[in-house]
Amino acid sequence: MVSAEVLVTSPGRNFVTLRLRTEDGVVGFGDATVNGRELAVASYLGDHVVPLLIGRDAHAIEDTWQYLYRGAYWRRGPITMAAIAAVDTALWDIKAKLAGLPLYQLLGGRSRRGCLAYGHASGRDIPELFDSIRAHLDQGYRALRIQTGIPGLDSVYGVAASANSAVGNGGSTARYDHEPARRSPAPAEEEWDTRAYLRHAPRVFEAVRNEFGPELPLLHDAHHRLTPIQAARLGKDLEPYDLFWLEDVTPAENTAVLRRVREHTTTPLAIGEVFNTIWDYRALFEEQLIDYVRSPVTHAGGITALRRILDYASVYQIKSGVHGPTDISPVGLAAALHLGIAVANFGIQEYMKHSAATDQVFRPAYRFSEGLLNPGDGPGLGVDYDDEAATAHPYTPAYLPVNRLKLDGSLHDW
Ligand code: KDG
Ligand code: MG
Repeated sequence: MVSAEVLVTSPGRNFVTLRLRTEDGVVGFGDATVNGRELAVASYLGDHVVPLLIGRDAHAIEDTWQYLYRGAYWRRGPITMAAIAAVDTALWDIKAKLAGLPLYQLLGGRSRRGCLAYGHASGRDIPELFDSIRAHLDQGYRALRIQTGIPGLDSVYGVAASANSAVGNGGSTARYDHEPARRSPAPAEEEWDTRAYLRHAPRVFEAVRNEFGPELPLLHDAHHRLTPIQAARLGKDLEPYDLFWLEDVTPAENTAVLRRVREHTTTPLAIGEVFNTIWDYRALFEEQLIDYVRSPVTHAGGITALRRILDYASVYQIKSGVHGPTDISPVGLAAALHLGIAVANFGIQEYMKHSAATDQVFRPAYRFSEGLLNPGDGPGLGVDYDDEAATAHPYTPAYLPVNRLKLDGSLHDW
């Protein structure tokens, strides 16, 4: 490599991108965005990784991965692994461009017509949720995540402020584009009430099944907020509504608790969007405690590392369900699609749709059609970086909210 640049831009939300360039002028991109901690990874890359890359062979993807992971002494963690992911993804992009092939061809070629995508349907109440579901179905979605407001709580994470703004790239300020990482110097504080949530969630899914029938795959994200026994109860209560998955039921640190959840429910479980290495999954795979892997390329250490995780998962009939909110940049999403189109154990891909401003900066080649995402057939990843468009959007601090219990104001799990 002759140059490595760390690019920070904020077209609606913050992104950190690595651009590598070879001596022949071939350019590769990697996503290193860690929502709410963007400048930490920009510094890790700029101060500690970029100097190591200059002069290295761009073809040596595996050796570079091992060098940055094993060689660093301080292994793992979201910042380190996002930095490694960006280097790894950019090197795959370069290799595919040099080969003149779309990246998925280097990963084994196409295994399916496209990657089944799920969208985010949400509403403050059930009528608003139904409008959002209908709007998504009109756009071609064939699987939907369902989140609603909870009676007694003013706002709930993952619920768009207005149903009509929850779809598409309309310029509404209420659009659910910021996945509410708000632009402010400190996180917003929201209220939470687990008992109200546990009472309400089954009613929502019952209403959705009654209105939309048994076929539509439905997903739900509990955002790490439950204790093991509460999670077991929710899984059990949702069984009649045949969920595609129930996501992040408990905080991610203590994965052993999923044994307890699994003992009580046959609702499929997905976890891993805040994991960062294959080691986080080891017991979950070997004891068959989950059904879907949520890691994105961006936070798992790149295409090399996520491929390894998914191959390991395939031994246990566990499939991919790659994280794809708008804080995974178009570079990270494109990488997921090249991997998803190729691996045997693809399950589903999350797709929130970036804003028009984001797409103007990254100019992604991937397309959504009839519920499927396709990465495009040009050489490499199929993303670009428009420096002029990026410069118009300087970094602005933005944070995900924190939760306090409505009962007494104590801080609750995410
Ligand atoms: O950065 C965190 C968000 O991307 C995350 O909260 C979104 O849970 C999420 C999901 O499943 O997309
Ligand atoms: Mg999630």
